[in-house]
Amino acid sequence: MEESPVKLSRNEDLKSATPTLAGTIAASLADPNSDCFSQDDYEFLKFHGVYQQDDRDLRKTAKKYIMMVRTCVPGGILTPAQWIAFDNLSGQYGNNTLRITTRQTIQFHGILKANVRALIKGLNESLVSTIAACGDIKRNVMAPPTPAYTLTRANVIEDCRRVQEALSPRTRAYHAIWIDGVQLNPDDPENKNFVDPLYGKNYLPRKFKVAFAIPPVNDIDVLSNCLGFIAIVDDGELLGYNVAVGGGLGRSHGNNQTYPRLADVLGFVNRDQLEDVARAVLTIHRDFGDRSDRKHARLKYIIAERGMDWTRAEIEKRAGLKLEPPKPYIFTTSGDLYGWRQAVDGKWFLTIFVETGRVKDVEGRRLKTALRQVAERFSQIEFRLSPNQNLILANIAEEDRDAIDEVLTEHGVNTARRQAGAIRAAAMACPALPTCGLALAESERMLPGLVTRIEKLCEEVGLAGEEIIIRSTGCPNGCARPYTAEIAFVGKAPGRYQVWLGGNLAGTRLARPWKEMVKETEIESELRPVLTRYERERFNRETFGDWAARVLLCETASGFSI
Ligand code: SRM
Ligand code: SF4
Repeated sequence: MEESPVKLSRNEDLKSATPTLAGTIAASLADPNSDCFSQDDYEFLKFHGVYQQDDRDLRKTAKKYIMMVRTCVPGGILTPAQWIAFDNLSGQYGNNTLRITTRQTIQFHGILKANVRALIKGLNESLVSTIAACGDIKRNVMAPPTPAYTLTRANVIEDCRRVQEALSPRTRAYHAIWIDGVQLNPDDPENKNFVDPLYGKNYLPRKFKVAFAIPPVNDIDVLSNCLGFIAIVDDGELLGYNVAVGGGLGRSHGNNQTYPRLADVLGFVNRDQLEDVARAVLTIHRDFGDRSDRKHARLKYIIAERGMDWTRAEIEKRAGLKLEPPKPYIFTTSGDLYGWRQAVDGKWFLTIFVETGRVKDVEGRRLKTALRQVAERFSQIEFRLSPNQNLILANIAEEDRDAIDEVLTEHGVNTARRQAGAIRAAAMACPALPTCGLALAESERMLPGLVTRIEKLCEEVGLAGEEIIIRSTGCPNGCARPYTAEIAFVGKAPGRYQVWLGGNLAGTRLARPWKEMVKETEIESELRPVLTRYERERFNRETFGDWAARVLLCETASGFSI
């Protein structure tokens, strides 16, 4: 590891002092008199997939600790039995919702400390882990969920799972805490001297994100990942992958040392070189990341600062291979295909719109109950989580189609290709308030109403039914990938948002800052002139993001710098 001349961040001391990541979590779980974990355990818990939060709606009157538990679901695929287990656990221990995330996992919200172990144990019994769902480590590895296009998807899922396994941590603390309920003794030499074979004693300086994509569909937003593998398929055969390195979206307001960045495509590798390349890129992050400043600790800054030639040479040295020149590919879209469709293997799949990813029952649309009934009756199908926060029921036999349709429609769940207005169907929001401790403004609770208003505005200016990809986040961290949207609202303060414009459909261009601060109530008046101009000035079928990038953002006065 390179010598660091500056003081390491507090998290670095914590990790090196307790390399098993056990903290005092098990002891704290066994204490019935406390409703929360210590500050140190707060950091260790993340590696176990747990965030200690408090209900921010209640802050003025009381502090109610609640936990968020994030699962790891490589490639986003769950069996019906797993879905039933999730459904049970969310009702028993959580707030009776399941939150599909932008990285193809499920989050449980609102869990009391006393119930966290039972929840995680239950997940493990259904063969789903939460280890490394959060923390300074590789996160859930993503793979394309849509079965529409190519038979090679099965190979890509296989590769996704191989990489997930190759980059998994080896600590025995997870099993000890959550399954056995035992606190590891930190003074035991085996624990004290534990060194993870890949991560070392200090793990990574920050999170590390990996994703697979199959062009021309970029439904996992591959370029926003630290490491992306872009499948190269020729005549139905998966040849290997182009390797993209150095993406990441997180930034902080007022800190221009932090910025969103799309990954650069460096070269091509064969399938059997994948794990070596993944380990090489991960260890570059491990060894060169900035451990003194967590805001500047992501892999993307190493790549941006050291350059492509250095990065390529370092990967080749560490992986013991030569990267071939990248092969041609093109991305054209990042959206989901709603409704019933036939997969390339002849089976059927159904993409269900899940507004802001929240699976729940509401008056007139009992989605959670309906999905449970589908899971109970059709054990052969797959539940696939889409990075656009939707759900895909896949692997459906022709003869089961009508029965599945019936269950869903009986519960008010639309199964048509048009399940929502074009803007709503393409929109995403991060959770933000009341659970996220970092939220500066509303997002999940705000976006549905805002979309209604923007759809109305579009009708007014002659854009009825046009898709514009809108995303909102409660802060600049970028969890709903605002910086690749056509219009993004990034929370700055309660009721106030930065507005970014100009991402594209394919997820290959970053949006740019447009307005530093707009009141939520004034969003229509700010957007009306822009959408009116777009309607008048766009070339034939030019999308809003393309027009904004071509015209509006070239008019220098309209932007602000970050
Ligand atoms: Fe995220 C932190 C939610 C995808 C960048 N993210 C958080 C936390 C855990 C807040 C915290 O640290 O206290 C949020 C929990 C909120 C809650 O109440 O549930 C949170 N992030 C989410 C999810 C649930 C958003 C969603 O709408 O689905 C996504 C969970 C993904 C998963 O299943 O693993 C989620 N987060 C992302 C993405 C998108 C992606 O990975 O494709 C990004 C941008 C890409 C990137 O990493 O650059 C993202 N989250 C962040 C950051 C900024 C990191 C940085 O580079 O500075 C933070 C803050 C941090 O880590 O300190 C953060
Ligand atoms: Fe929380 Fe910010 Fe992520 Fe939204 S973008 S979930 S507010 S960290």
